[in-house]
Amino acid sequence: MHKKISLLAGSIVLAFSAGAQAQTKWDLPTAYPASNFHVENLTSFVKDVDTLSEGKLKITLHNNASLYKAPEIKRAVQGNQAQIGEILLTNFANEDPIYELDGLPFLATGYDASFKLYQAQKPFLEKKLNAHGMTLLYAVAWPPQGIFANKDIKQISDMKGLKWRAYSPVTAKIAELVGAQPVTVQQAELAQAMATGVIDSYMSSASTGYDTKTYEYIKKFYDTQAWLPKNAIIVNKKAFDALDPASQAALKKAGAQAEERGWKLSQEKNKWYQEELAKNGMETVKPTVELQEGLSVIGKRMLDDWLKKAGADGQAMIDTYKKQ
Ligand code: PCA
Repeated sequence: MHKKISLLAGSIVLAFSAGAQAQTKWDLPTAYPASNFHVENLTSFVKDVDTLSEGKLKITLHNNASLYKAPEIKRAVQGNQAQIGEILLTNFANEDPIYELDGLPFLATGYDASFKLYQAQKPFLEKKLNAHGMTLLYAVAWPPQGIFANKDIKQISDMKGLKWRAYSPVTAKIAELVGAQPVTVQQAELAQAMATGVIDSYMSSASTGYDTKTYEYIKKFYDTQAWLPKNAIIVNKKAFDALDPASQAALKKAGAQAEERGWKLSQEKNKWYQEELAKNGMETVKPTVELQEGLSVIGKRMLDDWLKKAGADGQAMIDTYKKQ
């Protein structure tokens, strides 16, 4: 009897230590808050990874830039301080033109076009990330970008002098081209920038308008549907290679599911976000033809500049996108 008990106790200890050895813990920083659809999607992704890996891969999600600020996340994943992270691709436009593509105005303006652009961009994006020791797990588009401002904007010249919040090199460039004053502020600090009057306008999605309670400061959303930038989930390659094959497969499967769910969620929740903005006193304004034309001229100019920077790879991406 005594022997039996000790054997049993021994096997429990064994099972425990084997389990503990096999478990891997990863950190996943994102710059967006729990209310955000990307983060909602990430929450499901983390659960799916846990289930599919049978508890072997535990990912801790750190939201709202609590672990790293938006522009720091890519480097953190590259250096394996975080094994997986969420980045806004266009934030890194100054590192390489590949990151800028889906941030260009009026190249791809709806979800279908945006998904096609992603397919054309993807092999190049993967190659670039691989060269820096990372892999692309999945990417999901933000809802279409419009202009938040109190001012009446009928044409781009009306944007002159606006104190314009930029979140990327492209959004700063737009400000320059229309004569607004760009201030780069990431979403986690946006509410404060509005409250303190540092900025009085910006271009982004209804999703960010909702997350940051923009309706408390700004009353109009010009629905220009100018582009749909993407967030990408990137993984440190060494961390990935160190996983057992079953956990690698679990991660990939959960990633593929998250990509599909994320694109749907973005679209569905965009309607809901717009309703919430309206409920809170924000007017969605259909832009005038003049405003759309003015912005699309800027878009063409930026695409020309981009093609010069992006060379043969850039041309290949645009050709593939246009052929689809
Ligand atoms: N929201 C993010 C980027 C794109 C978007 O829709 C932001 O404003 O920071």
